[in-house]
Amino acid sequence: MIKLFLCPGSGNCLKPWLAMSQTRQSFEAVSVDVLAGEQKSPEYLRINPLGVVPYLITADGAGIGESNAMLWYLAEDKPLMPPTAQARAEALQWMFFEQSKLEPFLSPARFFTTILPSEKYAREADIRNWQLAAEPGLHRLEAHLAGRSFVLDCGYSVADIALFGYVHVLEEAGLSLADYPATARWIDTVTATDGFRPLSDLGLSLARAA
Ligand SMILES: N[C@@H](CCC(=O)N[C@@H](CS)C(=O)NCC(=O)O)C(=O)O
Repeated sequence: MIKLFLCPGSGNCLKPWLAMSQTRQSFEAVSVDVLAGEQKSPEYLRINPLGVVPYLITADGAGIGESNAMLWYLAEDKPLMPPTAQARAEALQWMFFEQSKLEPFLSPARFFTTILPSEKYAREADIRNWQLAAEPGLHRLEAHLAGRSFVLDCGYSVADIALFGYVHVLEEAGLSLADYPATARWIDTVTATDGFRPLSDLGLSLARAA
């Protein structure tokens, strides 16, 4: 069975969780307490030397890092995988865009605004810089989503899940969805897709990594 190491509340961890839920793949979820630094423990570093979550171990025992690489693996032969070479290339384009233009800014802005708010005032200038850095990417996505249901013409895909990870919680990063109406509509559409489950459904009845 697939094993997924993850922590609650993470947009990157939501991605493989959602892909497995929506493609009905069973898996064992293992909780890693990132706030307590468990991802840097010797036990966890033996599993994933990069010391981050999510991390996926396939049924054959191979390890896969990077949330979007996991999406690609999990979507193989499933409807989430775009059907043509052109559409697959477009999906990868948006998945690289997510990791370079959105996630590096939305994730820390959200972390210090919502996940660890005790740091919010000390990190005020950083948070503002991350918010400003995220805006061009969010405007680019907003322009693309205007008049569309999903990121790709072929329908709901791995590209939507990759972008959804942090874009759907942009207000937790101190930004406003009112500035991105097409994106807000797309978030509602993704949330209504078959088998959608928030990461909070995972609950706390998880195995521990270390
Ligand atoms: N690009 C990686 C990012 C992985 C990552 O930075 N994960 C965060 C949680 S969302 C983490 O483990 N942070 C703890 C740390 O860096 O020590 C992915 O998409 O999987």
